[in-house]
Amino acid sequence: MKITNIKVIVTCPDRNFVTVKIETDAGIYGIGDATLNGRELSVASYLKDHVAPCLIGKEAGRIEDIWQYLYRGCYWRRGAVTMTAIAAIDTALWDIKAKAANMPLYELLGGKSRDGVMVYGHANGRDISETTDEVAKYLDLGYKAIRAQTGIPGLSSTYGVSKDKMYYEPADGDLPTENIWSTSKYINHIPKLFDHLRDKFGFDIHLLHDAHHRLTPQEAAKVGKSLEPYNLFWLEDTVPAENQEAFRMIRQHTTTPLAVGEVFNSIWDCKKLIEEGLIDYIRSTVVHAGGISHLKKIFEFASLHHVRSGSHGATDLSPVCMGAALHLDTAIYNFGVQEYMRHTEKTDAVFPHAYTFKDGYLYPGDTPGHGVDIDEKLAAKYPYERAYLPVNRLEDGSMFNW
Ligand code: GCO
Ligand code: MG
Repeated sequence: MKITNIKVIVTCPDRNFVTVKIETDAGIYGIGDATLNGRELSVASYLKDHVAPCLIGKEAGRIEDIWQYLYRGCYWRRGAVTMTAIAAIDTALWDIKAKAANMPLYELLGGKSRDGVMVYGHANGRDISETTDEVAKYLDLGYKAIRAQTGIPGLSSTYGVSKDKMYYEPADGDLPTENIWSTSKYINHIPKLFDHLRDKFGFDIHLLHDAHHRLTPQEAAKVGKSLEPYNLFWLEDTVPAENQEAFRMIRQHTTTPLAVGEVFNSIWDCKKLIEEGLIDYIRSTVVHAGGISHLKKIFEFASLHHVRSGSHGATDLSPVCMGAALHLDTAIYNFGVQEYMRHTEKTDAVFPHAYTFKDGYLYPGDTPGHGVDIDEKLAAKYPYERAYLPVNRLEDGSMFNW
């Protein structure tokens, strides 16, 4: 079965998505997500201009060989753009292989290790009482795990807090908007949120929190300690993780479980974190970490070190990524939780999918392949619209992490 054509489809049904469609001479096609929030067109060009011409005529079934060809063969290894492009091709090829075998993808990945994939949703509000109302809404929908974020008194905007609620969209401007941040205000306020939530909802639900890379190791240790009484499922992205050693200090000072990895694009970004047991959950996902082939390796490596998966699943990862991730989540042994930020109706219509939500779990469905398709005609109705994530500054005006 030879690759005959590769399409790169850019569409904006409420937000931008880049999708690769690989066609074969057997009439079977596969699709993969190639969306890199705020840098979508760079990946589209990488695929159209540099990857597609090399793959026409190649054997579609040689997934590992094509992965290595694109990784080793480009000379310039890794990086978000390259690894997102490789991920899209890899996902599309797994889709083709599973369709050719007439099997849902999880069967090719080792079969089911679990019946359903526990997901967490985002409860975010401008203050503690609004966040509490949002948590209650997720509980009504059956969620077992909920991430809680709240506005900080004295700061006019805070990451993770948006107007859209259920359809939270962080890319909010055609040029980057600017947020203001104060770590000291955050550190004083955040335990109050979880104190209130535990008081109101008890300890039977899983609560998560994302610090969005805004702390130093010492501050992260302090936040981890202050949240220990509230028994969090995890505390995410405390410090930027370019410096993997930084996690040693956090680890020594708190038993709050640590999660990191949504911006990682290869196993080399988390090798030390995993092998030294410095984290509890690795959050890399299919679209940004080299596809099914590479993410499976990361998760298997993590399983040797008591680290579980917790894949990123924000709105900017398309339903194609979600579908593929659910098959991997279903098959691996060391699954932890899957993030699930719902897509809008318009997005869901462009990407018809087999996965379904019930009572806090997602199910990948039994359609051959990863179970997600693209309606190209509908996609063509929504041309690309430039959109950026915000940037973030400290109160004195200096640049900080978003
Ligand atoms: C999360 C994230 C998102 C990201 C976004 C970037 O945990 O879901 O931190 O809110 O910021 O996906 O593109
Ligand atoms: Mg995050």
